[in-house]
Amino acid sequence: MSIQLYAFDTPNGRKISVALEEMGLPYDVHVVDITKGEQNDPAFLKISPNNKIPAIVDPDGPGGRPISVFESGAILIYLGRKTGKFWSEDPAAQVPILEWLMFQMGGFGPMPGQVHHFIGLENEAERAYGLKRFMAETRRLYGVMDRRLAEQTCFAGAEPTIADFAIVGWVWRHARHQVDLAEFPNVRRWYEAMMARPGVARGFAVALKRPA
Ligand SMILES: N[C@@H](CCC(=O)N[C@@H](CS)C(=O)NCC(=O)O)C(=O)O
Repeated sequence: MSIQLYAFDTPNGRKISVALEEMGLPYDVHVVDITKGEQNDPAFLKISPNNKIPAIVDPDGPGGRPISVFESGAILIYLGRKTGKFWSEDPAAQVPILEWLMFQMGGFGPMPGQVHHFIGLENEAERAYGLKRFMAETRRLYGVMDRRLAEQTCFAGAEPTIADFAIVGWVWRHARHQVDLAEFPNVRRWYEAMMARPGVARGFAVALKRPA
């Protein structure tokens, strides 16, 4: 049976549609429209108690029993371990995968997310303060990524892993957080290579919102 994906058209939602497509796992999409408060529906809270997308239900979980997973990092690790793809059972190889996945979860997501929030404020003083703080931090994180990608083709080595799927979901929104990839040429090279992958392209094309 197919995995059930609960998501919306956001960076955190796209990480999982990209991973599912790249791993070749069949899945059904359930749109959770966070602009309409659907993340607070009691039925959704049963699988995602922090009222955020994405979440999955795998009817064929460990031991053949259904399992639900929330938090995109946990979902990516779950899918990587389930399929053995874009993941490694070698503890040494797991380290960079987990380092760059946690880098995204703890920083390169929360920080550009704050930029997206402050850009929308009308109060000029609040807007200016938030943008100064969070744009600087977002740009610093792009610098960290650019230096990493000067040494490695992908974040955890030569080939893409779940860490790359996590990060590409946020670089996809670089225009929204007002970062010009020309300033970060290694990130741009990696981003263009990721977006040229058919699985990644399908992951970004799948409908994660209802037609207007
Ligand atoms: N750490 C969470 C963050 C998820 C998250 O922030 N989701 C946003 C959309 S990108 C959301 O559902 N927001 C709705 C809300 O906070 O009510 C993850 O990576 O899964």
